[in-house]
Amino acid sequence: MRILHTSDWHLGRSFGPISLSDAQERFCDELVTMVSAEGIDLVVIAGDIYDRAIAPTESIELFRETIRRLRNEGVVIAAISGNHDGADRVSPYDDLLDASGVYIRGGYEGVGRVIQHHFSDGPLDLVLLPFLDPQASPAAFDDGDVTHEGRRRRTHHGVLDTAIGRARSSLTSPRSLAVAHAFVTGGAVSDSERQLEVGGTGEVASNLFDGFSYSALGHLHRPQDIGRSTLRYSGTPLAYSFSEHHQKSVTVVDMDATGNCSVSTIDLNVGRGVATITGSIEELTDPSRFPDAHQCFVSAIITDHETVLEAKAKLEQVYPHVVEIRLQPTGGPAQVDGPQVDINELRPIDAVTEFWSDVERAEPTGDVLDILTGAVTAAMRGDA
Ligand SMILES: [Mn+2]
Repeated sequence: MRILHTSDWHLGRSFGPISLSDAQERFCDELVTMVSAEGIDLVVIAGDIYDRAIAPTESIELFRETIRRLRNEGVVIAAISGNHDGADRVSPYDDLLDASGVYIRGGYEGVGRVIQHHFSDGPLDLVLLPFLDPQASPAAFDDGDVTHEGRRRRTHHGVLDTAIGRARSSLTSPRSLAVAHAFVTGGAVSDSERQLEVGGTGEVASNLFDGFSYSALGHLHRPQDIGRSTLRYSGTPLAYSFSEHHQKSVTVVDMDATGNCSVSTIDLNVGRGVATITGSIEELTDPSRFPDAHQCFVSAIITDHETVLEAKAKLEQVYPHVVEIRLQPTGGPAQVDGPQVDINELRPIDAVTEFWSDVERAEPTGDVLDILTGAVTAAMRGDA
């Protein structure tokens, strides 16, 4: 059988102020095409279907239509909620949908129960492990760890261990698939993942997944193996932060009837790339300087010491999708020296001109002084 493993769609997410709904729709279209072209039997979505616990209606509609189109291609679907999802909102009809070939699970309800599905080449034991919030765990999930205040200490590792332990003892097929949303020790993080546990890293040990033919992981946004090709993060379909300049993909697993796997990837190019560019405004706005960044979401770091007026408009001439602009003058920010002055003792115009002089390392010119005076006067009148 062929399994397509994907995760972290984050439907409804934007990149900075820019909506990603078009790119997310293109991904869903591409997924439906791919599933039929590649002869996929089972699509696995390992959590963070939506970006927010209360997902926008358009995102819910996009997910439902995508599931419907995938079903029309004859594939079985297995999906779990992640830490961004509202578990109950992702799986309100959980086992009621099983008979239609759509297995969706969220939260603690029924976790650790093995679902056996018969494919044309034999049965598969499916273990769906949605993100389990340790703070919300039922008493049965206590891992026996007690803090010195006498309270039960629940960790993500503890609750997941309990859930997987229940499942492991009920596996009966020659092959099995675990689907989990977790931070497995050894994984490489990006800037767009939200920490799984308050006051801890929420890491779980990789040996929790020993014994499964393949473990489809969600949560980390970079595609990666954890020690072996059968314990793997598929990563997100799109870049969701400037730290994600790697190639995005989905993972395809060819699994034989005994559970032996051959794992490959299919590249995705539906989303806009990301680029961080650094230089003076003159360098940054030279179109020949960073040609690969022109169509990317751009984070621009401007190194000029002098004030750059209308930086965003200038950058947009070359990079229409500039999202973030940071000022990082070479040599670091101007140092404040001299005696400390109580700001309340200064006249507002003096405070502003001193600040100007500190940042610019020069006295304001007459023109600048006029602008500053005008601004301060307007602010004091309450115009600003
Ligand atoms: Mn995620």
